[in-house]
Amino acid sequence: MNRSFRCGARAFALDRPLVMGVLNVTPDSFSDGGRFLARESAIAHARRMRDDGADLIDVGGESSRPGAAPVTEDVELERVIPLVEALAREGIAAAVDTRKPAVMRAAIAAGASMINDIGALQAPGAIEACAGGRTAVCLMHMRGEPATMQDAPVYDDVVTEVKDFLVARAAACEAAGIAAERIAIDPGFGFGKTRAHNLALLRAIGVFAATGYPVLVGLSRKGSLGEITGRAVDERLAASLAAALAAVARGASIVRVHDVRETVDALKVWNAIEQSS
Ligand code: 7PJ
Repeated sequence: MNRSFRCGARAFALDRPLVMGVLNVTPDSFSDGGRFLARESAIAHARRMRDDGADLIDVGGESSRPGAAPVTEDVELERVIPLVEALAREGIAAAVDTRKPAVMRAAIAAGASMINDIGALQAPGAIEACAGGRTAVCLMHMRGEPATMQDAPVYDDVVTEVKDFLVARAAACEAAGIAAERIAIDPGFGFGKTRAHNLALLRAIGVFAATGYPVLVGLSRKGSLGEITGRAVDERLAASLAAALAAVARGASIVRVHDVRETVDALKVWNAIEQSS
């Protein structure tokens, strides 16, 4: 299948998996430990990820780790918008990880190529904020809210429930004027899911890919990988690479990762194998 994914001014052919590098600008971000809080070092980190082969940089100003507290709109705007402006000036494609329509509007005005919403644009005004322009959207499934989402989530059939939700959200976006070729979907690993749910969703990536929307996956350093390997969050590189490759082999189009350089290498090998027949 040779669909294209339009993202801001770019059109990605999807003839190879895309890599989205994570740039957290939260003081309590569990993976970066707040080390990239200072704007200059955040920009330097984005440049490094771009040089390492990232296609997109995902800027997040509100931590969504399990148990995290929400931040105010002003704080999120102040953390995210200057960074998006700086990345746009350098021609780096920025996604903005936000649930707030006001942040979406400001991010789009600042030149963001994608809005990545863990709430799948369900906030009042969110779809409208993203419609009518060239910005792509990533619709992610989450059960519950970050503060409580890991309290014993239950599904009858996790794959069907998550897929049906995402297809309905994508339809709502299309009805509001967001082009299908600007919509990506994401099963939301770790967002109100047990390890068994996450593994069932990963095995079923093909079901999500069959909807025709590019599938974005965020497995990098996540808790389920820690449970499987017994490794702490900064010791999950090998586990994250294995998960990214398994997702791509099942049809994922975009991987959201912390370790861009290593992921790009792993995917280059995978691509070489796939294209050498
Ligand atoms: C995801 C995300 C994900 C998308 C986070 C973390 C938690 N956005 N934002 N998908 N995860 N689309 O990085 O561990 O899985 S924040």
